[in-house]
Amino acid sequence: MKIAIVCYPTFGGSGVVATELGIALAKRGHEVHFITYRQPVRLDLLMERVFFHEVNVPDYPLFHYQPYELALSSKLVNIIKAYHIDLLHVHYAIPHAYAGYMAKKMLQQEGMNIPMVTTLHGTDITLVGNHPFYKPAVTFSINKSDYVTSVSKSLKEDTLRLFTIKRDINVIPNFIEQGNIKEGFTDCQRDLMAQPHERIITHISNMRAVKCIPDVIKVFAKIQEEIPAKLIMVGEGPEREPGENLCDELGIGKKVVWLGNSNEIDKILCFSDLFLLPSRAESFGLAALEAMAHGVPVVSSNAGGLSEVNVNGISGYLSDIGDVDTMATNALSILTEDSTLQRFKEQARAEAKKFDIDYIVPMYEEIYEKALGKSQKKARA
Ligand code: GMT
Repeated sequence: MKIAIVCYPTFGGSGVVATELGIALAKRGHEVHFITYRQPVRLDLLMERVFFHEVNVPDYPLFHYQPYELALSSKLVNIIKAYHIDLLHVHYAIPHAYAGYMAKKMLQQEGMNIPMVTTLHGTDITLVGNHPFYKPAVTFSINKSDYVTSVSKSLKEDTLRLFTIKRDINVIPNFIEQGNIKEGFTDCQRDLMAQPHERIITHISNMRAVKCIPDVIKVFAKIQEEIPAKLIMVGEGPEREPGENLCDELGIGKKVVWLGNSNEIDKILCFSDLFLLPSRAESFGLAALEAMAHGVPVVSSNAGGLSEVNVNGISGYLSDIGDVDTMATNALSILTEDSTLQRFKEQARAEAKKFDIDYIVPMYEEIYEKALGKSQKKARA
């Protein structure tokens, strides 16, 4: 199948899932065309059957806002025609589903029926999408998609609660390629980050308000009062600077390492003992799954779909959003004894296996087959 994937090219979870999915589809024999404004961060272009097409929006003094949706839908029309694409898969409803639908309509005028699958990732529904500024357009474009998927049951429920949706929503969770992890790392350079007796706590995110960075720091502050520990903060975003200030105020600045955005997530997780994710909204929590796959237990909030990934008492612990005391107690109960930590590490790895790429990618292929079948039927009618 020839598949066009539209996504954000950044470090955010939706872009990572879209990129890893495209790579997996190409390995399984499909031809995959990524269409976005920059080369996706996890994409190596020198891969068989993988193409990247950049969307450019030229500056024009009249425009206060550059019309990205317009440029994207025009690019989609051109690429779909030029490469004889069979199916369009858009990740993140805003504005991708809207631009995709416009492309679909333009192509229909020329007698081409291109099915569109929309994957909802989280903030496109729970934070941004339901704002009155966007809601009518988001509702419209979800309803106009041929198939809709969401990354958790929780996100499906949120979508049905917040929007008037006439489509079925298929839950297809985020996934992980366990094979890559095993093959990739033999060499955990733990001593670069901490003394042998220190536990390493890690947080990875785009450091937005929804990730509750102050809670990460407060939980760590409590942990390091009891046991020697280091905190590794990975990612960039508006909450980083206030977070650094809070560490200084709490007198723990020297125990916290801020790494910024990194392409070396595997190396970082390889030497981590615990992952903190106290988000106030999280449709799935890909970062938590990546940690678990590396054998890193997770202490998280119970927001959104986190309980579908992090199993309380097995792969880590869940507690109410903002309950930093319980999070710290739970973290200490995992970290204090070597034998308990080892048990949680093994359990976390075992739970992550349920989300292996080999189970999840066929779920997308099944949706594609159905979408294609439906559009061919339509064309024949
Ligand atoms: O929150 C992020 O890290 C970025 C965000 C995005 O849209 O790129 O991630 C969302 O999609 C991920 C992949 O499906 C999910 O694993 C994240 O839970 C989700 N983030 C939120 O819901 C806040």
